[in-house]
Amino acid sequence: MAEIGPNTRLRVSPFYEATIQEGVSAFSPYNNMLMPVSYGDTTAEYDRLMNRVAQWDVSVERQVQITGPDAATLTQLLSTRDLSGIEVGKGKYVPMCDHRGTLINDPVVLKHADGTFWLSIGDNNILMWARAIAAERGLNVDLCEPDVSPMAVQGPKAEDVVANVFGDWVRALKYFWFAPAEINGIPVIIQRSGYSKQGGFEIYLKDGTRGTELWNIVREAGTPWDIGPGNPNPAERIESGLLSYGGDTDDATNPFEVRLEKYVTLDLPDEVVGIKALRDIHAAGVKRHQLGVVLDDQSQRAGHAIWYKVQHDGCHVGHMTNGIWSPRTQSMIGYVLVSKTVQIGDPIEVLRGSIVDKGITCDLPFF
Ligand code: THG
Repeated sequence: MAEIGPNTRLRVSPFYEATIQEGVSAFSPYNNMLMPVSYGDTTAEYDRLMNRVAQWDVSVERQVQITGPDAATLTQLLSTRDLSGIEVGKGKYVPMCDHRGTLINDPVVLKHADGTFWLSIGDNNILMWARAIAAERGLNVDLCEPDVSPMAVQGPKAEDVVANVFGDWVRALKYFWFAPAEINGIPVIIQRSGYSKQGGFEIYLKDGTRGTELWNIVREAGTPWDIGPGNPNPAERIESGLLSYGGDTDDATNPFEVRLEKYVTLDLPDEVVGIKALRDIHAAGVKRHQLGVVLDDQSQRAGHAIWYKVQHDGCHVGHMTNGIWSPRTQSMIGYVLVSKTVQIGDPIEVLRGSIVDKGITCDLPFF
């Protein structure tokens, strides 16, 4: 059995020891770190998220910190969504594009102060990107990756658990709002957010030496609600229609193709990276779109790691970008990124090696 382990290029999460203790059984590389992706019991992990509460090591959601007199300017130049109205203490989900209008990330942007922002990023090197743009535009900013590591607490009982640790004030936090807090002297930021549609919070640990301690405090406080470990859950997120940048997108995907149009503000100034290209793409009309698919296949297979080719009327029309057994629909579901010639309700064929899976496309989200 070959091994892959933490080294200087594969950075260690502050919650690593705790997740080992919890029995983590699989990791996936993400932002040069290891993200736990299973604790060995898919059914229990899904059930916990849907009906109780789960605790996730999502420290791979790294923060790019932008400070200085031009911090707001740079943050907007990198974001294809209008941030002029963002308030201190609030986060926003934001598509980031390159000059071609191709999606390069979809972070949550947190505004800490007029001159301080965090980009809570997906799997791509945005620190390097932001530094390059800042330098080319001659902006007065400082950029770094601070010692910050999010832990998510997700599920219908997440609020009870987080309130049990930090106090009832957290119940008043609105979606994507955040506030600083402390427990046993451990500094954190608490936000009502997280990569699921089951509700919950993310606790951004601000001292990487105290990960195990924080993990165990939350775990202990969650015992009355039967808390247990989990991770961004592929079945739930696909049922809920959440996008995985890099998983469901390729090097030519624009935000319109993957249902992010409502987060793009086309009349932003021309200086915003990618906005001119997005106007052109929008005017010309996109060629592909992301749809759901329900397969006939009843095999209850786990998720797939590659993009399978998709055919419609005998022609190649795109790819199935993810797929998983859905406990709620009791079928294999997933997303396809296909030509606009394929519409909702159309039959398609997914080529999985020598196997052909028949399916019907549908609107997203599934729930
Ligand atoms: N939380 C934080 N950082 C993150 C993620 C997160 N960084 C990496 C990755 N996830 C970024 N991608 C997403 C994708 C979806 C959402 C958040 C981050 C999300 N979307 C909701 C939706 O699509 O329904 C809400 C969007 C909205 O309406 O504003 O939450 O999960 N800290």
